[in-house]
Amino acid sequence: KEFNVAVLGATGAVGTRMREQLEQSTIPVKSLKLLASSRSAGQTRIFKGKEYTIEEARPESFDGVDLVLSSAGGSVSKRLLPEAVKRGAVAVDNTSYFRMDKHVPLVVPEVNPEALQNHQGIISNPNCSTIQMVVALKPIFDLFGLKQAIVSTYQAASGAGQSAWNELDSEAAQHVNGQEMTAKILPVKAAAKHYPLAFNLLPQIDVFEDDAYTHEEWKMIHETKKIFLNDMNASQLKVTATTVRVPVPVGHGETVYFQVDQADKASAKAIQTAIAAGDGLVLQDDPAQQIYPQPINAVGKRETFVGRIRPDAENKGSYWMWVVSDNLLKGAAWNAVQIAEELVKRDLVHVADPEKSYELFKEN
Ligand code: A2P
Ligand code: 11C
Repeated sequence: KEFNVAVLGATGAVGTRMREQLEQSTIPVKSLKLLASSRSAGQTRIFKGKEYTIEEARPESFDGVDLVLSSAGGSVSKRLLPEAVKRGAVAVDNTSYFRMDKHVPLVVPEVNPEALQNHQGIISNPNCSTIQMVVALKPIFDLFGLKQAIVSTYQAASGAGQSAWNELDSEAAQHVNGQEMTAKILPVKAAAKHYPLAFNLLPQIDVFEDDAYTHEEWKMIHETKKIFLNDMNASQLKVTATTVRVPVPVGHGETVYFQVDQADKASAKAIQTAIAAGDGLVLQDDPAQQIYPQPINAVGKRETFVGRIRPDAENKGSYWMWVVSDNLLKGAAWNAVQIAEELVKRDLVHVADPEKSYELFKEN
């Protein structure tokens, strides 16, 4: 069987990579639609040697479409994905809009592919910083159990989209040329204040919640619980986070401090062995040779890279690790295409009851 595929947000940092990852995937593509805003309609892109014209995304764009890969922002997903599902399409959505809906599986194929089984038309891709952390924690969770994870992130500009990446580049050029840096997008486009990222660190990703955590931190906590335990508020796995934007174009870094359940069974060596054998993981951990993951080396790769694994000498059963991945690939476009491959493999590219799903997901 071949599939009619649409990429929604096809001109964006993630959408561009969704098209490229689809091109390199095992999914048999019968036809392709590239959808974006009216601003980009008429532009062209190449897929498998053939030129495609970008169209403005409308509800009717999804007529006859089997599979949607979506990354055009939460408000676009909210408005258009119910329309896609109503027309019988299955959507893999990279935005946060549907992630916590109980009818929507939140999937990282290395961790919880079985959650796809009962999908009702929309599957969510987790946040980029969550994905790489759960891929790295998965073999540890399986072998030794996990009580707690404490994460600090070092997140690249491209996580906030192509425009934020461009802003970092122009600030760097301004600074080098002795000009004042102009910030209009980061940390959050709609916020009252903007600060330069070049030669700086911004301890704010997304908006602040009432509890003084940012929404990015909230996502890392609750998405991790939903992915591992299918319960966004599960208390048996404690998670807390501090998320920071760093002046790196692509590739998120994270320090993850974690406490295992079975402290007597675990050791740094056993954790290294588990990571080296883990799905989607590459161990880069040799201090004597100065081998450790770096964002610059992760760009363009699908894997998650782990190093600096070491015990906390004063707390038995607790360890540190350093985790790096391409936020636009495993953190977004590749994870979405990998979910689509898994849907094809499991014969799940269909919506059981499109009208019922439309009622579940449509805007209220
Ligand atoms: P466009 O380039 O036409 O604005 P990024 O995450 O890199 O910022 O990209 C966002 C993506 O979402 C782009 O492809 C952008 O298209 C698309 N997009 C933004 N607003 C809309 C909209 N109203 N309808 C469809 N696509 C949209
Ligand atoms: C960032 N992690 O780096 C964010 C972007 O929920 O998919 C991803 C937002 C999301 O800015």
